[in-house]
Amino acid sequence: MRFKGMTLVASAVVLGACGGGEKAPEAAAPAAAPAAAPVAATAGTAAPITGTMHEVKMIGDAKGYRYEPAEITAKAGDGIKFVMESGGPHNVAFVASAIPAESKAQLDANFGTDKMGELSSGLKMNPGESFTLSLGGLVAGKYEFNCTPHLAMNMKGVLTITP
Ligand SMILES: [Cu+2]
Repeated sequence: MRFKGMTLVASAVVLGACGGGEKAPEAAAPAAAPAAAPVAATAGTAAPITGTMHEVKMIGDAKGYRYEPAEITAKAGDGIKFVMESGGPHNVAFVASAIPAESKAQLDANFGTDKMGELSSGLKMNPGESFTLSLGGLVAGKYEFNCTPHLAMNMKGVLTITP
């Protein structure tokens, strides 16, 4: 019996980019920096945001725990800024079995260094803290995500990337 087509997954310990950068200043939407040169996105390398920036609030209050909006439609190359609003800690963790398999390595790389596990952002504790995710290099499809601390409270969202 042989095992064919075993998937080689980039080692989780590879931390490509060096530190810095992720604690973005809370300035108003920075204009997308023009990419110096189109760089072929390879697994393990974060792809830049080149399109529209979307914003999703992470909320926990008397009405419950949720992302607002919980359904996002975007294009590859867009970015999503997840902003901690209340009731933290919150994070953004994609469900590996509920995203297009071809995008897994790129999506994981796009978390950069602000992560606490595969496809999972670091925790945002205080109002105003945020996590910005690039959708660069991702294929069209549905991407389900949830908040690790509040998964049992149904804090979930769905990202749809359109062609
Ligand atoms: Cu949460």
